[in-house]
Amino acid sequence: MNPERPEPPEEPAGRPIGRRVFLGTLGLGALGVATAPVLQRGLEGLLGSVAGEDPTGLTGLLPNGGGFRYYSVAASVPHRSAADYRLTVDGLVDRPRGYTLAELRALPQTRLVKDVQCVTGWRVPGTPFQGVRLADLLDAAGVRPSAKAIRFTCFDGTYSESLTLAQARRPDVLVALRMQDKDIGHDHGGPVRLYVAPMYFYKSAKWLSGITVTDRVRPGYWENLGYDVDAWVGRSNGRTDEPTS
Ligand SMILES: Nc1nc2c(c(=O)[nH]1)N[C@H]1C(S)=C(S)[C@@H](COP(=O)(O)O)O[C@H]1N2
Ligand SMILES: [Mo]
Repeated sequence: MNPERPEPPEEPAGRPIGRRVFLGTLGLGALGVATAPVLQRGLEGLLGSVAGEDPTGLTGLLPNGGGFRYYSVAASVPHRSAADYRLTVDGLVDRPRGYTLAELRALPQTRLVKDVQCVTGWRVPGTPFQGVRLADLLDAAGVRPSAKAIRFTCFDGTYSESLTLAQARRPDVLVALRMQDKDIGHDHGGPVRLYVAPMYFYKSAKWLSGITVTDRVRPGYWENLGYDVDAWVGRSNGRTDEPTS
């Protein structure tokens, strides 16, 4: 096996494995930025594949997920209903503000149907996503001239992501409210997740709660563990998948 191109890990077999045992086995606590990207890419895959075996819900295979695998780097994620959800837009903008779910639903909606590609290898063809163009929210906020990038934060309290301002303004980058023509459920990062169509699915932050305009790219959760910040499908992370956009 080429160590630069690890195969997706085997599906879980047999015995349940507890989260503490599993993390201990990996030495996850000791993993740092210096660790090789190859190992890290394997890590995400391993988290995904141990899924069904993990009683803590760290990650799991979604029943009837249509090929999707459930990912969360947080052991538990609070639920946000339509009533208590808020999305904050702030940072280097003239008009910072919060949006309720109803306010997001009232804005013009864009629907895209493209393949989803995870960096560990799994792909789900022709998946509809619908929501508000990120560019529209940025225009409404009034991005200042010194701005260069966006930092995304999540109400799981742990995950983060980033895009350059030019990437964020693409018409195929959505603040998504619907996936597979349904409101996005909790497991898929609802009520609101990011959807970055042309990039590996780790860029599509689930449980989106914050959009902060920044003066430089701040690498996100997986990027601090070795994934590429510019995550174009087929042109990053040492992979050669067919592009999704
Ligand atoms: N908040 C949050 N967003 C996240 C992740 C995560 O662990 N936490 N995992 C990412 C990865 S690696 C993938 S492949 C997709 C998985 O989305 P799904 O659970 O809807 O299949 O979410 C991305 N967004
Ligand atoms: Mo992923």
